[in-house]
Amino acid sequence: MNIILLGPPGAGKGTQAQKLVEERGMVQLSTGDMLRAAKTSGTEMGNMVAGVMARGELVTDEIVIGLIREQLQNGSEGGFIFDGFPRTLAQADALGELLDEFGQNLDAVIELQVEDDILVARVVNRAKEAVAAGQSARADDTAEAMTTRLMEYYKKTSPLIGYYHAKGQLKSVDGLGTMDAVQADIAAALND
Ligand code: B4P
Repeated sequence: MNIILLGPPGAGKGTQAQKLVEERGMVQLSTGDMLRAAKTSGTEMGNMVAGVMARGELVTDEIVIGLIREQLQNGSEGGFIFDGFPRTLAQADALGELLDEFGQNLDAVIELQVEDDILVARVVNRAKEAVAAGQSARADDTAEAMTTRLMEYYKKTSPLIGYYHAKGQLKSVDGLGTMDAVQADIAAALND
């Protein structure tokens, strides 16, 4: 099974992807994690994306599509969870082409629905927890960067809801409950 986790920043895509990995042995492909790893690698690409991410903007389609292509080549018996990808219509079209190329299907798109004020509270809280634990907070986990991240989401990513709804692949889940409650709702949507 290959699925997409779609939703605004802080909706819990990464959190729920982890649970699906444990539950179903799927492979998580998080473009956010890949880009954060690139950032710390000191490569030209890493330096280029660091500022873009800190401002809360989206990295170019070309870079993220290239990252996903590399990972798809490795295959996965349990299937892939696309976590935070696609985020633009161009990325969605590219994913369709890549899945065709690798002989794979897309089984479902899970949209996590959470209101903006809760999203901001979650990421600001994550930053506070990181600092309290003596770690550095994510550069984009600030109320200021969240304003840009949410604008980017509504402008560039939210059109994917209609895109996948039209294909009959969209399943919307309330992302406001506890992490376990959201996990149970995703399981129910996938078993539907
Ligand atoms: P991502 O790493 O994808 O992060 P995200 O959207 O902010 O968070 P996510 O929805 O995964 O929330 P999480 O589980 O972490 O993106 C970061 C940046 O990378 C983007 O802004 C962009 O610059 C770049 N990028 C990534 N993919 C890209 C692409 N395809 N194209 C272009 N650019 C791209 O949860 C957030 C917090 O909420 C956590 O603290 C968690 O513990 C908490 N939480 C989760 N579920 C909860 C629940 N049910 N109740 C209470 N708290 C909960």
